[in-house]
Amino acid sequence: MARPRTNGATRTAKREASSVQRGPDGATLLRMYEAMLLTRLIDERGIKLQRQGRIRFFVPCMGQEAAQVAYAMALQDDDWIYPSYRDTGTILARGVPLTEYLAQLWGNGLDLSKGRQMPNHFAFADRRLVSISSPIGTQISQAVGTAMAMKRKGAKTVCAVSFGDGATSSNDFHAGMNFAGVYQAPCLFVCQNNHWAISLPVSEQTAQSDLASKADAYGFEGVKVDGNDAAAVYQATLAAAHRAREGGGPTLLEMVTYRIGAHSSSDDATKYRDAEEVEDWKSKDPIPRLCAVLEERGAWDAKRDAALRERLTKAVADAVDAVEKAPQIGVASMFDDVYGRVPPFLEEQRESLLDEVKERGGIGTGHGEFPL
Ligand SMILES: Cc1ncc(C[n+]2csc(CCOP(=O)(O)OP(=O)(O)O)c2C)c(N)n1
Ligand SMILES: [Mg+2]
Repeated sequence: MARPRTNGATRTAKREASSVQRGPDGATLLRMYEAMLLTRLIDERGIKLQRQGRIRFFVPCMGQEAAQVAYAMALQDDDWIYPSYRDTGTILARGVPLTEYLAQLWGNGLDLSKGRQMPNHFAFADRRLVSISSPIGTQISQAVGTAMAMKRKGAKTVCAVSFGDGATSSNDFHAGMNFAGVYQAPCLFVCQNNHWAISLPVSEQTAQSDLASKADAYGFEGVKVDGNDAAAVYQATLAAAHRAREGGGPTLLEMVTYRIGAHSSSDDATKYRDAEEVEDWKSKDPIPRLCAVLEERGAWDAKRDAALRERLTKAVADAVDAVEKAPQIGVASMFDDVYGRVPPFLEEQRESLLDEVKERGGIGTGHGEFPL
């Protein structure tokens, strides 16, 4: 007779099941608040650094902190996440050190990706955060593949993939959702509906304004969540993850939120958006909202808030200083890490590149132009 499973995964599932009913406890709410605040501070600093010409490109996530931090915190460390380019909150909630996050924006010697990706296209393998895909939606089918691999291995882990409202119009959204539905992949489709795909409002993106209902077409559950309510995001994610771990298949989670900032540092959102709409959403800011919840519970006050802000602001400033001082990555490093033994024709190219760099007196800094 088969022995009952008593491994860690089963214990986690039991814990998860009871928290699904209770909702996040005070300590979890506080952890989420801290990560959301840190995300906001990084966001504000990131835009300034780009405007000062110290980094080349930045993608803000202001307004979406709850939709990012809370889903990431509801997952286990050994679950996989395919984030989108706007997922700063997800990355920080996963515990990526500030210096590792920032170094990717400089692409210098501290950057784990060795300057080989576009800025803001992070990858943190040790945190199970997969390299960000620039072509919209392509991470969705990749994530379903990872979820299927877990299922075939019998692992009790899930794979979450994050994308925007615009990505629901991509081929990969439909291919990934269909495949996950048919094969019951343990995949969480986290759609951050921030109402805009650059300058295109969601109403012009799709004739179905209820994005969660798109899951119906693929035979699994779609859940619409108030994406500015951290506790609601946490709980919905926990419930979906629990179901996926128990073999119940995928869930589409539509986090209804708003992009308060521009699409990226290359974009001027005032050209296509009404100021009133932005102001209206600013009044639904997820950070003061969670702060108010904590205060109501007697777990927070203005003094503690000021102290936390001061500590985090200093941590961001220190990390910026440390990363900015790091040396540039050597240009010849582009020949590393592909071949175990570099073939002779590449050795030759490397030598000729180094000769040219010497002749020119350096590699220059490029034009600094970035796409959207
Ligand atoms: C296949 C593809 N088409 C177009 C683009 C250009 N592009 C970059 S971001 C973006 C908008 C995506 O909007 P959404 O999915 O809502 O995500 P958000 O930026 O709002 O987080 C577009 C069209 C791209 N990166 N890939
Ligand atoms: Mg969007």
